[in-house]
Amino acid sequence: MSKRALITGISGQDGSYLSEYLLSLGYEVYGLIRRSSVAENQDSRLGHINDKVNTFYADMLDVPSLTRVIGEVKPTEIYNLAAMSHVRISFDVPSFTIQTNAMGVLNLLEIYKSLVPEAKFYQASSSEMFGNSVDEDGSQRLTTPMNPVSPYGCAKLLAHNLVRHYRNAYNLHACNGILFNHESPRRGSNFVTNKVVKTAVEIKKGLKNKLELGNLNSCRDWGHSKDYVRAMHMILNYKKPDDFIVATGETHSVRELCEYVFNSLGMDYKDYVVQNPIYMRPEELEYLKGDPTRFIETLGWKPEYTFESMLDEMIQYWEEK
Ligand code: G4F
Repeated sequence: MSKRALITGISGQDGSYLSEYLLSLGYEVYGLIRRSSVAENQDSRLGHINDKVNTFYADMLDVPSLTRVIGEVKPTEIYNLAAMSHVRISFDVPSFTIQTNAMGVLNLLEIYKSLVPEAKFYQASSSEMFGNSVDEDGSQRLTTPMNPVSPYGCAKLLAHNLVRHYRNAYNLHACNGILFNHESPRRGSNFVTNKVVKTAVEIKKGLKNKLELGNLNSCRDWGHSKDYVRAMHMILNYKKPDDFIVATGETHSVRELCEYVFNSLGMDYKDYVVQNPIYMRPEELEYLKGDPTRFIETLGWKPEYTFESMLDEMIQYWEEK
Protein backbone atom coordinates (compact mmCIF):
# COMPACT_ATOMS: atom_id res chain seq x y z
CA MET A 1 0.00 0.00 0.00
CA SER A 2 1.33 3.45 -0.87
CA LYS A 3 2.41 5.63 2.03
CA ARG A 4 0.54 8.91 2.01
CA ALA A 5 1.71 11.68 4.32
CA LEU A 6 -0.44 14.71 5.05
CA ILE A 7 1.55 17.63 6.46
CA THR A 8 -0.25 20.59 8.00
CA GLY A 9 2.05 23.62 7.88
CA ILE A 10 3.78 22.20 4.79
CA SER A 11 4.94 25.66 3.67
CA GLY A 12 7.00 26.28 6.83
CA GLN A 13 10.66 25.51 7.48
CA ASP A 14 9.99 22.04 8.88
CA GLY A 15 7.16 21.28 6.43
CA SER A 16 9.42 21.89 3.45
CA TYR A 17 12.32 19.79 4.79
CA LEU A 18 9.93 17.02 5.88
CA SER A 19 8.36 16.97 2.40
CA GLU A 20 11.78 16.56 0.78
CA TYR A 21 12.68 13.80 3.21
CA LEU A 22 9.43 11.86 2.78
CA LEU A 23 9.59 12.20 -1.03
CA SER A 24 13.11 10.71 -0.89
CA LEU A 25 11.60 7.73 1.00
CA GLY A 26 8.95 7.20 -1.71
CA TYR A 27 5.96 8.77 0.03
CA GLU A 28 3.11 10.57 -1.67
CA VAL A 29 3.14 13.96 0.03
CA TYR A 30 0.08 16.15 0.62
CA GLY A 31 -0.07 19.41 2.50
CA LEU A 32 -2.33 22.12 3.82
CA ILE A 33 -1.62 25.74 3.02
CA ARG A 34 -3.42 28.86 4.15
CA ARG A 35 -4.40 31.61 1.79
CA SER A 36 -2.04 34.61 2.04
CA SER A 37 -2.54 38.04 0.50
CA VAL A 38 0.99 37.75 -0.91
CA ALA A 39 0.61 34.72 -3.14
CA GLU A 40 4.38 34.08 -3.22
CA ASN A 41 4.39 33.58 0.59
CA GLN A 42 2.11 30.57 0.31
CA ASP A 43 4.68 28.21 -1.11
CA SER A 44 7.99 30.08 -1.29
CA ARG A 45 9.85 27.25 0.46
CA LEU A 46 8.28 24.59 -1.78
CA GLY A 47 9.14 26.05 -5.20
CA HIS A 48 11.74 23.37 -6.00
CA ILE A 49 9.32 20.50 -5.21
CA ASN A 50 6.05 22.14 -6.21
CA ASP A 51 5.36 19.56 -8.92
CA LYS A 52 5.91 16.67 -6.48
CA VAL A 53 3.70 17.70 -3.55
CA ASN A 54 -0.06 18.14 -3.58
CA THR A 55 -1.33 21.14 -1.67
CA PHE A 56 -4.83 22.07 -0.55
CA TYR A 57 -6.19 25.29 0.87
CA ALA A 58 -7.38 24.62 4.41
CA ASP A 59 -7.16 25.98 7.92
CA MET A 60 -6.88 24.36 11.34
CA LEU A 61 -9.95 26.33 12.44
CA ASP A 62 -12.02 25.44 9.40
CA VAL A 63 -13.48 22.02 10.15
CA PRO A 64 -15.13 21.56 6.71
CA SER A 65 -11.80 22.12 4.97
CA LEU A 66 -9.95 19.64 7.23
CA THR A 67 -12.72 17.06 6.79
CA ARG A 68 -12.66 17.45 3.00
CA VAL A 69 -8.89 17.07 2.70
CA ILE A 70 -8.54 14.11 5.08
CA GLY A 71 -11.52 12.40 3.45
CA GLU A 72 -9.99 12.86 -0.03
CA VAL A 73 -6.36 12.05 0.77
CA LYS A 74 -6.97 9.23 3.29
CA PRO A 75 -3.45 9.73 4.71
CA THR A 76 -1.55 6.89 6.34
CA GLU A 77 0.52 9.42 8.33
CA ILE A 78 -0.50 12.87 9.56
CA TYR A 79 2.17 15.37 10.65
CA ASN A 80 0.63 18.34 12.45
CA LEU A 81 3.16 21.13 12.02
CA ALA A 82 0.66 23.97 11.54
CA ALA A 83 0.90 26.65 14.21
CA MET A 84 1.28 30.31 15.00
CA SER A 85 4.92 29.58 15.74
CA HIS A 86 6.35 32.88 17.00
CA VAL A 87 6.48 32.99 20.81
CA ARG A 88 6.78 36.79 21.21
CA ILE A 89 3.96 37.45 18.75
CA SER A 90 1.77 35.03 20.72
CA PHE A 91 1.61 37.70 23.47
CA ASP A 92 0.10 40.09 20.89
CA VAL A 93 -2.42 37.60 19.48
CA PRO A 94 -3.11 35.26 22.44
CA SER A 95 -6.61 34.23 21.45
CA PHE A 96 -5.68 33.45 17.84
CA THR A 97 -2.65 31.49 19.12
CA ILE A 98 -4.72 29.40 21.53
CA GLN A 99 -7.39 28.82 18.88
CA THR A 100 -4.96 27.71 16.18
CA ASN A 101 -2.36 25.87 18.24
CA ALA A 102 -4.75 24.10 20.62
CA MET A 103 -8.34 24.10 19.33
CA GLY A 104 -7.05 23.47 15.81
CA VAL A 105 -5.34 20.32 17.08
CA LEU A 106 -8.57 19.21 18.73
CA ASN A 107 -10.36 19.67 15.37
CA LEU A 108 -7.71 17.62 13.60
CA LEU A 109 -7.74 14.83 16.23
CA GLU A 110 -11.53 14.51 16.02
CA ILE A 111 -11.47 14.22 12.22
CA TYR A 112 -8.53 11.79 12.36
CA LYS A 113 -10.43 9.61 14.89
CA SER A 114 -13.57 9.60 12.75
CA LEU A 115 -12.16 9.23 9.23
CA VAL A 116 -8.74 7.52 9.38
CA PRO A 117 -8.24 6.03 12.88
CA GLU A 118 -5.76 3.48 11.51
CA ALA A 119 -3.39 6.29 10.45
CA LYS A 120 -0.42 7.48 12.53
CA PHE A 121 -0.45 11.01 13.96
CA TYR A 122 2.52 13.22 14.86
CA GLN A 123 2.11 16.40 16.92
CA ALA A 124 4.77 19.13 16.91
CA SER A 125 5.07 19.66 20.65
CA SER A 126 7.54 22.23 21.90
CA SER A 127 10.18 22.81 24.56
CA GLU A 128 8.37 26.11 25.20
CA MET A 129 5.93 23.95 27.25
CA PHE A 130 8.53 23.63 30.03
CA GLY A 131 8.64 27.34 30.78
CA ASN A 132 11.30 27.95 33.40
CA SER A 133 11.31 24.43 34.89
CA VAL A 134 14.73 22.80 34.86
CA ASP A 135 15.87 19.58 36.55
CA GLU A 136 18.69 19.80 39.10
CA ASP A 137 21.26 18.66 36.55
CA GLY A 138 20.35 21.60 34.28
CA SER A 139 18.29 19.71 31.66
CA GLN A 140 14.67 19.26 30.65
CA ARG A 141 13.27 15.79 30.01
CA LEU A 142 9.81 14.09 29.85
CA THR A 143 9.49 14.10 33.64
CA THR A 144 10.34 17.81 34.05
CA PRO A 145 7.24 19.79 35.15
CA MET A 146 5.64 21.78 32.36
CA ASN A 147 4.87 25.38 33.40
CA PRO A 148 4.61 27.44 30.20
CA VAL A 149 5.29 31.19 30.27
CA SER A 150 3.65 32.33 27.00
CA PRO A 151 0.29 31.96 25.26
CA TYR A 152 2.18 29.87 22.70
CA GLY A 153 3.51 27.52 25.38
CA CYS A 154 0.09 27.24 27.07
CA ALA A 155 -1.55 26.33 23.76
CA LYS A 156 1.13 23.78 22.90
CA LEU A 157 0.72 22.14 26.31
CA LEU A 158 -3.02 21.77 25.84
CA ALA A 159 -2.46 20.24 22.41
CA HIS A 160 0.22 17.92 23.82
CA ASN A 161 -2.16 16.67 26.51
CA LEU A 162 -4.98 16.24 23.99
CA VAL A 163 -2.76 14.00 21.86
CA ARG A 164 -1.86 11.83 24.88
CA HIS A 165 -5.52 11.70 25.87
CA TYR A 166 -6.72 10.67 22.38
CA ARG A 167 -3.98 8.02 22.22
CA ASN A 168 -5.06 6.47 25.52
CA ALA A 169 -8.82 6.93 25.27
CA TYR A 170 -9.30 5.83 21.64
CA ASN A 171 -6.29 3.57 21.12
CA LEU A 172 -4.83 5.78 18.38
CA HIS A 173 -1.23 5.77 17.15
CA ALA A 174 -0.75 9.41 18.16
CA CYS A 175 2.67 10.73 19.24
CA ASN A 176 4.24 13.94 20.50
CA GLY A 177 7.73 15.03 19.51
CA ILE A 178 8.89 17.63 22.04
CA LEU A 179 11.31 19.46 19.81
CA PHE A 180 13.74 22.05 21.10
CA ASN A 181 14.63 25.03 18.87
CA HIS A 182 15.67 24.05 15.37
CA GLU A 183 16.90 26.36 12.66
CA SER A 184 18.20 26.53 9.08
CA PRO A 185 18.53 29.01 6.21
CA ARG A 186 14.77 28.51 5.74
CA ARG A 187 13.97 29.84 9.23
CA GLY A 188 11.86 33.03 9.25
CA SER A 189 14.13 36.04 9.71
CA ASN A 190 12.19 37.24 12.77
CA PHE A 191 13.50 34.27 14.80
CA VAL A 192 16.72 35.11 16.57
CA THR A 193 19.20 32.86 14.72
CA ASN A 194 18.30 33.97 11.23
CA LYS A 195 17.81 37.57 12.37
CA VAL A 196 21.36 37.65 13.76
CA VAL A 197 22.91 35.93 10.73
CA LYS A 198 21.03 37.95 8.11
CA THR A 199 21.69 41.30 9.81
CA ALA A 200 25.36 40.52 10.50
CA VAL A 201 25.87 39.73 6.79
CA GLU A 202 24.05 42.95 5.86
CA ILE A 203 26.35 44.90 8.24
CA LYS A 204 29.38 43.23 6.65
CA LYS A 205 28.12 44.25 3.20
CA GLY A 206 27.61 47.85 4.41
CA LEU A 207 23.81 47.68 4.10
CA LYS A 208 23.09 48.16 7.84
CA ASN A 209 25.00 49.51 10.80
CA LYS A 210 23.34 47.93 13.85
CA LEU A 211 21.44 44.88 15.06
CA GLU A 212 18.60 45.44 17.55
CA LEU A 213 17.83 42.53 19.86
CA GLY A 214 15.92 41.76 23.04
CA ASN A 215 17.28 39.48 25.78
CA LEU A 216 20.91 38.51 25.10
CA ASN A 217 21.18 36.28 28.17
CA SER A 218 18.51 33.71 27.38
CA CYS A 219 19.85 30.29 26.43
CA ARG A 220 18.51 27.86 23.87
CA ASP A 221 19.28 24.31 22.71
CA TRP A 222 19.58 24.87 18.97
CA GLY A 223 19.62 22.03 16.42
CA HIS A 224 19.11 21.87 12.64
CA SER A 225 15.65 21.45 11.14
CA LYS A 226 16.85 18.78 8.69
CA ASP A 227 17.97 16.56 11.59
CA TYR A 228 14.70 17.22 13.42
CA VAL A 229 12.37 16.26 10.55
CA ARG A 230 14.14 12.87 10.39
CA ALA A 231 13.40 12.61 14.11
CA MET A 232 9.69 13.28 13.47
CA HIS A 233 9.52 10.39 11.00
CA MET A 234 11.35 8.08 13.44
CA ILE A 235 8.98 8.95 16.29
CA LEU A 236 5.92 8.34 14.15
CA ASN A 237 7.21 5.01 12.89
CA TYR A 238 8.38 3.65 16.24
CA LYS A 239 6.64 0.34 17.02
CA LYS A 240 4.35 1.98 19.59
CA PRO A 241 2.95 5.49 19.92
CA ASP A 242 4.98 7.46 22.46
CA ASP A 243 6.37 10.89 23.31
CA PHE A 244 10.05 11.82 22.86
CA ILE A 245 12.36 14.76 23.53
CA VAL A 246 14.42 15.85 20.52
CA ALA A 247 17.33 18.14 21.42
CA THR A 248 21.10 18.40 21.07
CA GLY A 249 21.83 18.40 24.82
CA GLU A 250 23.89 21.61 24.36
CA THR A 251 22.88 25.14 25.24
CA HIS A 252 24.11 28.57 24.10
CA SER A 253 23.10 32.09 25.01
CA VAL A 254 21.88 34.61 22.43
CA ARG A 255 25.11 36.52 23.24
CA GLU A 256 27.22 33.45 22.32
CA LEU A 257 25.22 33.14 19.11
CA CYS A 258 26.08 36.76 18.26
CA GLU A 259 29.74 36.24 19.17
CA TYR A 260 30.07 33.22 16.88
CA VAL A 261 28.29 34.80 13.90
CA PHE A 262 30.06 38.18 14.05
CA ASN A 263 33.47 36.54 14.66
CA SER A 264 32.92 34.27 11.65
CA LEU A 265 32.42 37.42 9.57
CA GLY A 266 35.51 39.13 11.03
CA MET A 267 33.59 41.53 13.29
CA ASP A 268 32.99 42.11 17.01
CA TYR A 269 29.30 41.90 17.94
CA LYS A 270 29.77 44.50 20.71
CA ASP A 271 30.32 47.17 18.03
CA TYR A 272 26.91 46.57 16.43
CA VAL A 273 24.41 44.88 18.79
CA VAL A 274 22.06 47.15 20.74
CA GLN A 275 19.16 46.18 22.97
CA ASN A 276 15.67 47.35 22.13
CA PRO A 277 12.89 46.65 24.68
CA ILE A 278 10.35 46.00 21.92
CA TYR A 279 12.00 42.60 21.42
CA MET A 280 11.69 41.63 25.11
CA ARG A 281 8.86 39.34 26.22
CA PRO A 282 6.43 40.06 29.09
CA GLU A 283 7.60 36.77 30.62
CA GLU A 284 10.79 35.17 29.31
CA LEU A 285 11.80 31.55 29.16
CA GLU A 286 15.41 31.92 30.25
CA TYR A 287 17.06 28.58 29.70
CA LEU A 288 16.55 25.45 27.59
CA LYS A 289 18.76 22.37 27.40
CA GLY A 290 17.03 19.15 26.43
CA ASP A 291 18.10 15.65 27.36
CA PRO A 292 17.69 13.52 24.21
CA THR A 293 19.21 10.36 25.79
CA ARG A 294 16.00 8.33 25.75
CA PHE A 295 15.30 9.19 22.11
CA ILE A 296 18.87 8.42 21.00
CA GLU A 297 18.99 5.13 22.92
CA THR A 298 15.53 3.96 21.81
CA LEU A 299 15.56 5.04 18.18
CA GLY A 300 19.23 5.51 17.32
CA TRP A 301 18.88 9.12 16.10
CA LYS A 302 22.12 10.91 15.28
CA PRO A 303 22.16 14.58 14.30
CA GLU A 304 24.43 15.49 11.39
CA TYR A 305 24.82 19.18 12.27
CA THR A 306 26.51 20.91 15.20
CA PHE A 307 25.58 24.40 16.46
CA GLU A 308 28.57 25.76 14.54
CA SER A 309 28.02 23.90 11.25
CA MET A 310 24.36 24.94 11.29
CA LEU A 311 25.32 28.61 11.68
CA ASP A 312 28.06 28.27 9.03
CA GLU A 313 25.43 27.02 6.57
CA MET A 314 23.14 29.95 7.42
CA ILE A 315 25.99 32.47 7.06
CA GLN A 316 26.93 31.02 3.67
CA TYR A 317 23.30 31.17 2.53
CA TRP A 318 22.97 34.90 3.36
CA GLU A 319 26.42 35.74 1.98
CA GLU A 320 25.48 34.19 -1.38
CA LYS A 321 21.98 35.66 -1.50
O1 G4F B 1 14.26 32.55 18.00
P1 G4F B 1 13.21 32.79 19.03
O2 G4F B 1 12.14 33.73 18.68
O3 G4F B 1 12.65 31.35 19.43
P2 G4F B 1 11.80 30.83 20.69
O4 G4F B 1 11.03 31.91 21.31
O5 G4F B 1 12.73 30.08 21.60
O6 G4F B 1 10.77 29.85 20.00
C1 G4F B 1 11.16 28.89 19.01
O7 G4F B 1 11.50 27.69 19.64
C2 G4F B 1 10.42 27.02 20.30
C3 G4F B 1 10.98 25.74 20.89
O8 G4F B 1 11.57 26.03 22.13
C4 G4F B 1 9.33 26.72 19.28
F1 G4F B 1 8.31 26.05 19.87
C5 G4F B 1 8.83 28.02 18.70
O9 G4F B 1 7.84 27.77 17.71
C6 G4F B 1 10.01 28.72 18.05
O10 G4F B 1 10.43 27.90 16.97
O11 G4F B 1 13.87 33.33 20.39
C7 G4F B 1 14.94 32.64 21.00
C8 G4F B 1 15.48 33.51 22.15
C9 G4F B 1 14.40 34.00 23.11
O12 G4F B 1 14.87 33.88 24.42
C10 G4F B 1 14.25 35.46 22.78
O13 G4F B 1 13.84 36.28 23.86
O14 G4F B 1 16.07 34.68 21.59
C11 G4F B 1 15.67 35.81 22.37
N1 G4F B 1 15.77 37.01 21.54
C12 G4F B 1 16.57 38.08 21.83
N2 G4F B 1 16.39 39.04 20.91
C13 G4F B 1 15.09 37.27 20.42
C14 G4F B 1 15.48 38.55 20.00
N3 G4F B 1 14.18 36.56 19.70
C15 G4F B 1 13.67 37.10 18.58
N4 G4F B 1 12.78 36.38 17.85
N5 G4F B 1 14.01 38.36 18.17
C16 G4F B 1 14.92 39.13 18.85
O15 G4F B 1 15.21 40.27 18.45
